[in-house]
Amino acid sequence: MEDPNRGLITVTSYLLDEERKHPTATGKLTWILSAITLASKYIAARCRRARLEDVLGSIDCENVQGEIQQKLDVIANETLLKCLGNRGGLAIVASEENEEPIILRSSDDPERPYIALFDPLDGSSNIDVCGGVGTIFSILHHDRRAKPLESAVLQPGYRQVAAGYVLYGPSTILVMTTGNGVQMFVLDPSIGSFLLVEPDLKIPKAYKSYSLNEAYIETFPEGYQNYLHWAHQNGYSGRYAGAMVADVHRTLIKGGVFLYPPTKKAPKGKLRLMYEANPMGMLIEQAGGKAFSGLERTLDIQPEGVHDRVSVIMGSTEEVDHVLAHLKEKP
Ligand code: AHM
Ligand code: MG
Repeated sequence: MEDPNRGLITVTSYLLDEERKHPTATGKLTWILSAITLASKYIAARCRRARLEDVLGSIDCENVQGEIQQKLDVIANETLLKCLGNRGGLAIVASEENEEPIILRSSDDPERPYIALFDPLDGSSNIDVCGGVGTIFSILHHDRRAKPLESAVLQPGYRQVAAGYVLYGPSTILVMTTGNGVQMFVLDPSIGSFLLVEPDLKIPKAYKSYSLNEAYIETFPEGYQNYLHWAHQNGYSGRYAGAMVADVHRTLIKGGVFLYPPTKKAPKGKLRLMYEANPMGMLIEQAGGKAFSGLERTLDIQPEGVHDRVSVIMGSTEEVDHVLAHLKEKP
């Protein structure tokens, strides 16, 4: 139930308020997060006009005028890099779309204490069918002693200082944490601001719903197959949008469990640890849920490479526990 006395709280006013609670805060994190919200407003507007602007499909496409079209995920990537690139506070930016992290400044610049990682347009093939897509981001402290400098990015997820996603669906939703619970904002397009609609969002403890690509069932490890057979016999429903942002958002709001198990094609899992599993895992944990990769807590995994892939089980505590119980079963 919405609190009528809360008034209008924009994401900026929320962040400034949080800053005031920390006397040592420098404002740099707020400045970085505001670059992400700016980029996401631009991306939301482009998504809304995707078919009108003919930016669907592959990058090799030419439009009717014979001009080369940019795919929307390239546009999203460039927009985020442009918005984040000239903000103080950031030392390194890494994107799922770029092979190597981009070093913005020299290693020993104390004025740049943060690293930003992002998946610019998760589930981008959904855009072709007017389905939900989104931007996922993760913010880490920069370790200036790391050698080579790029290796500073390789930190486990529990070290994230902020994480979130923007879902470009029927409305544009920002869900974010700075380590103090999860806040949900909705973009009011008439004033161009993200407004707080759900402070301290909590995931339901249980809900009989699973979200995964069940077509791969024959290639899942046995424990996942057993879990699915158990769920079929116990009144579960299945929901799968095929975009992690949309599927995790539904799981966060309604409860249930989102899974991307290892498959024959992707034996380590398909989703990226640093761009997808870690930020979503932090959000789910901050909302009171659980996030695992196999039997290991996702946020404890030490990455070896910035594009590492992991399997994913995240959602309501009781639902994640049901999956884990089946993974632990001895044949
Ligand atoms: P992307 O970041 O290249 O869009 O790929 C990740 C997407 C996730 O959003 C989604 O959960 C998954 O891939 C869907 O994969 P599949 O088509 O194998 O079910
Ligand atoms: Mg993705």
